[in-house]
Amino acid sequence: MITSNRDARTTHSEPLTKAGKLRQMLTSPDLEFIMEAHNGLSAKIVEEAGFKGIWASGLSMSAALGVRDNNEASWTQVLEVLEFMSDATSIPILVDGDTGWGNFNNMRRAVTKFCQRGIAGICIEDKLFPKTNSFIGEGQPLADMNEFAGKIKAGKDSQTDPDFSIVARLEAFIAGRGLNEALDRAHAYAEAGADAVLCHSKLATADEVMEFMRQWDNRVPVVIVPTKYYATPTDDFRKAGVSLAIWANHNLRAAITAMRETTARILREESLAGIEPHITTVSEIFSLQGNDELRQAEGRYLPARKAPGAVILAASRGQALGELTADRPKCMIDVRGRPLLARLTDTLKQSGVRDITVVRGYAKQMINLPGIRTVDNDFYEKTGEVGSLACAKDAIQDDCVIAYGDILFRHHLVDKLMETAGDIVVVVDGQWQARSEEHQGDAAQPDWVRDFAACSLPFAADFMDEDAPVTLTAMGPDIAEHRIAGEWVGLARVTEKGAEILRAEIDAMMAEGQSKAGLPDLFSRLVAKGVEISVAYVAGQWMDIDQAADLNQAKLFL
Ligand code: SPV
Ligand code: MG
Repeated sequence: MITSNRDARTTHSEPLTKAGKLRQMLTSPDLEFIMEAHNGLSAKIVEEAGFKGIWASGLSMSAALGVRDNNEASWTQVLEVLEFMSDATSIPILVDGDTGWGNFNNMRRAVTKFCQRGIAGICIEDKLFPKTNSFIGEGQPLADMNEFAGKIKAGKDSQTDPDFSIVARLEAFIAGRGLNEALDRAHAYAEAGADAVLCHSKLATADEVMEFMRQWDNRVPVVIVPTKYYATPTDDFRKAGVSLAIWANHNLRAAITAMRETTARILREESLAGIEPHITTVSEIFSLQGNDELRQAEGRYLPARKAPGAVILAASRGQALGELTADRPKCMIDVRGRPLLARLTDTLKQSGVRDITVVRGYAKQMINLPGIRTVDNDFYEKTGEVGSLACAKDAIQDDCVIAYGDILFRHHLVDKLMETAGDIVVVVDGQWQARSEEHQGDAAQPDWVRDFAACSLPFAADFMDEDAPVTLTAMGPDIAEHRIAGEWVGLARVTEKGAEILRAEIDAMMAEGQSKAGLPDLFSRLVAKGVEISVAYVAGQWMDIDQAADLNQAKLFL
């Protein structure tokens, strides 16, 4: 008898590998249990429930893959499934290796691979390739006993983990060949090095298995699969000295029942309302997937700065756009196939901005993009930008970008905004005169309101960030031309401290009845109070949409 690998770890004090744990379950004097799983998710559920091991059922894995239990899935496809199951869990997996996918040579390769992937053991049955499920038909042919013993020996000689187990499954009862054949084969397989034998039976009672247990000299542990004799009290197995019971396919069967009921109900009711209380929540799926661990890892490995949020002011109609805004606010106007707001949020997201809050007002139901939060300024007709910003005050926290909802800009403007130091930063276009030239003689836009900025230093085309920080000294449409350093793009950013200052000023303005005021008024008030507002200079590369002609510009801009 080959015993070299058996009990290899019993004298070691180091933690057991998965294979070591399975070996311990097989050799312990107690009756132990393993539960079927067929993919990473069901494997996790088995571990979560408290089972000490997993049965990677061939029937279940093949059914879950949509094929028959006739080796229609190749052994490497099974290996792929096993890898997910093993990665997802910390308890040992005993794999249903069918007939070993060929002869001794195929068995060697499978065992080596399974050891590499952290699989604890394999069970092979003494039938022929391609296998047939034991519960199908009668008189299935058995493998030659000596050939099968050689396959076991080849497997044992190939394992790279000394505690890896090979379980030899006896199909003598399944094939109608009786107890003596089962016992003869059990001895031959134990002699060849099998770490356990699995005595299989398809009777509705445990008679065959019990008879085997009475006659077996306990040379190696015995494993059973009570699928058909499920009514037998578990204590009978314990008393008979069975080592390991496999609950072989019950997660798959439970899943089929649940999926069929759910699918039929949704089809019937054409609604999710009825089924919702009866199914697992999406957050429960996240929890099974281990999202908490990812959050913690992000804390360890990502730069400490939280992803900035954004507040977008999109409450106004955009009267000058006429018919185009008859049924929608200007931020939802189509610009080359997508709403302006979708293009704006995409650009922000490209720069790492998350948690975007949009303040809606006019035709608010039209603002329904996925992945944004909305707050409503239902008094948009009577208020201005400060009134809208007040509605989103809760979102002005930590690092937060504030943007008008009718602008388009290249994402490097946001990058520049992020890089510029300061608790409150505004993006100022130093090439504001170029924009004036573009719009010269623009008769359709006689009352074009521009948010000019006066700054501590003028813009220079070769301006380097390191040269000197620039601060805002005033902002508004009425700044004397000789003081204008640029035009505010409609983009700003606050830090946690800046957000606090901004929120307090919004409160003050609302209390003073200044809800109609614009953001330039807000910034100018802060500057007047001595609050430092930093300027991030840019040179063009943005536009705002005020009238129909701008839409043509926007198409070119994209
Ligand atoms: C399996 O679960 O795939 C088995 C056990 O091999 S049985 O289906 O009972 O044969
Ligand atoms: Mg099977």
